[in-house]
Amino acid sequence: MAPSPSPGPAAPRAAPLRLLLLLLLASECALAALLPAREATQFLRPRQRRAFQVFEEAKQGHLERECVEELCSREEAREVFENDPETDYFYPRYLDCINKYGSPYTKNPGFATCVQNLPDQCTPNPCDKKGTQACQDLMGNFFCLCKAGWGGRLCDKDVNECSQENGGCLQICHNKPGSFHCACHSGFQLSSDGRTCQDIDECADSEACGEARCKNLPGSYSCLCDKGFAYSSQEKACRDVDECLQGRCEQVCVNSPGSYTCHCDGRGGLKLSQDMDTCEDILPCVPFSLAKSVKSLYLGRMFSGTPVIRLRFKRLQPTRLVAEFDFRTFDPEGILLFAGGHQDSTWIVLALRAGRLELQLRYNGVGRVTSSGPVINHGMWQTISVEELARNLVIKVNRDAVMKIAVAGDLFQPERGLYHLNLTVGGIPFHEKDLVQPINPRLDGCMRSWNWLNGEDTTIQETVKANAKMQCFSVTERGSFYPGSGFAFYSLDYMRTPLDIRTESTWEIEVVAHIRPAADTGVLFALWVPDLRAVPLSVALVDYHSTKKLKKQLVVLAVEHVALALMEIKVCDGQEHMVTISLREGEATLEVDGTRGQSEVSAAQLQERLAVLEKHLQSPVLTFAGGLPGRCSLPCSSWVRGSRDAQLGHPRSNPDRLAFLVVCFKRKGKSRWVLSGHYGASVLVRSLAEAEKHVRGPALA
Ligand SMILES: *[C@@H]1O[C@H](CO)[C@@H](O)[C@H](O)[C@H]1NC(C)=O
Ligand SMILES: [Ca+2]
Ligand SMILES: [Ca+2]
Ligand SMILES: [Ca+2]
Repeated sequence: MAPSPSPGPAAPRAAPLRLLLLLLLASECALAALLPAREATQFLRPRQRRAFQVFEEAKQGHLERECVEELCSREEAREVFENDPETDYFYPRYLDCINKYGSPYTKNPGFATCVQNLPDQCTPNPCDKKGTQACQDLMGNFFCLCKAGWGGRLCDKDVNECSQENGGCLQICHNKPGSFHCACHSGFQLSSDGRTCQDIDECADSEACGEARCKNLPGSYSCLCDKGFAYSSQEKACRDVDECLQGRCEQVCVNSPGSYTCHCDGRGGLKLSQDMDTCEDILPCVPFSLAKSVKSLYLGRMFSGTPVIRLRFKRLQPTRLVAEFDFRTFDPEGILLFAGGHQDSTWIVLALRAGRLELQLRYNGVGRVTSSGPVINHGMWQTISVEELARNLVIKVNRDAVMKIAVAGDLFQPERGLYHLNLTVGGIPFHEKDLVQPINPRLDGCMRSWNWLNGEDTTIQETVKANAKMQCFSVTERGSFYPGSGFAFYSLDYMRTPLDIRTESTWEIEVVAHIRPAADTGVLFALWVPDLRAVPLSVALVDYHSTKKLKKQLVVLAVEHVALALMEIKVCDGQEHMVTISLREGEATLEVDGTRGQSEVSAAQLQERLAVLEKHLQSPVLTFAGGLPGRCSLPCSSWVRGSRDAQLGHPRSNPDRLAFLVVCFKRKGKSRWVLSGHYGASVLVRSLAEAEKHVRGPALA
């Protein structure tokens, strides 16, 4: 129903009401200052309303008299309410009450209630129950005063506190019907103010990282392991990183706890480069003349001392032996040639012992040995001839007869109408023990311009020409040449047998190596335990000091993988250097050219290392010079000084590239082995299998 204008005077009552309104406004302003903005606007909106209580007391009686007890006109109603909006609201509804319950004069009790409720718009309460603090009756209207967190005309709409400044929350704001709350990201907890968040110190729990180190971080934490280890969250422990699975090494990779080592194929001409992962070429730093002479014959090729040439002569007529050849060696001992028949019949052997010629002969089962003439293992060419005369054998050196031996018989043996003679060079056709006087048959020497029985000898020349291994180096020097693909090895015993039962057995190792290296890495000397594949002792050239991160040429003395001593060396100056090591109980020294190397271990570590070495010496060890056999496994690859990532390089997998090595092995007392006086491509063993076939080693009795 449309409100109608209310007639009648209103002025006389206006003054006290205006005063009241001012008072109310004052109190509202005070309240507004205390309320959050949204609640204040709600409250301040209906400024023109009349006080509910005032109406209750003053006007209810008026309404009762004018419109309940009597029928009131619109003007009379206007006088009751004193304003148009309320009158406009009231009057049509008043007429509805009359329509429904009859006129006031019918005294229907329903009519009185119907009319009495009309001025109060809060009965029944139109506001939402849960969101409303109070309903306020207005002039023909109502106002729902909302509780905090609620809004809308009926206070039924949730206020999304999070939409403004995140609800005052530092991290997460959760809106809820009628309210909200703050929350934090994982790793943080809500502070007591309910709004800010603070980091949780996970490390306060000693179990957080298990055995690893715990580091607290804002909002999280991390478990830290030493370098080379990674944290496993399942196990709560530090586990070794297998760097080999990451393909760190260019060639062979060996993983170790906290670290790894890379290895390069030393015999393939590679060594580890400075980054310790990749491989680089081993470049010879000293030029060596490796040219071979096609017209020479190398006598030391066969390790066992079996002949390098076998010839059989058959003659219709009785014939005498005539042989001449040029010969050169540094080797003091070995066999030049054999001529004759079966081992128990008639033959001669021309050999070298202590650098002089020795002739062993057996005629009809009777053996003899003679030695005479100058020392000839000086490395110079000389012409040697053997001539069988009617009653003598004549040996000449550079045309001078050095032996003339009376014999009764012929070297050519008659058999089925022919005269036979076997001739072998560089060895004998039977076992050494069947010689008159045993000798180490292998002769590290060279022959050229040979002439056997004045015959033309094109077949031997052709064979030698086609086979470089049968040839000698054009240029030779004293010592043994290790071209980077081989090594020498010996079966030596370093334990000293106690003379009397009360003394404990002792040990001693002394090595004097005269070296002229052709490259800056390689093994000079090493002891090897085949069963354990361990390297109890080594002396090696390395080109890198990893703990000091320094490119340096060093000689390193090590027991297993721990370096005991270091010494700088000018590897590539082309000069001969003397490397001496001496180890015995309580002592280990390394000297290069007479200068003692610096110790790399404490006194306690030294004792511990020497104990390890001594333990190895109780079992069979092999002594290697110039390299090590096989592919290197862990202990022979890296020089690790105690701590697990301090590497010094791994010379043992870059072995052998040494030139002209003369090694002197000395045991306590008088025993002394000397490997020297060799030349040519001596003592090359390419594999362990090959090495084991010749356990005695070359040129060492
Ligand atoms: C020569 O050596 C061969 C085997 O190499 C042997 O069969 C033959 O009997 C030997 N001849 C003489 C005369 O000893
Ligand atoms: Ca809310
Ligand atoms: Ca934290
Ligand atoms: Ca590792």
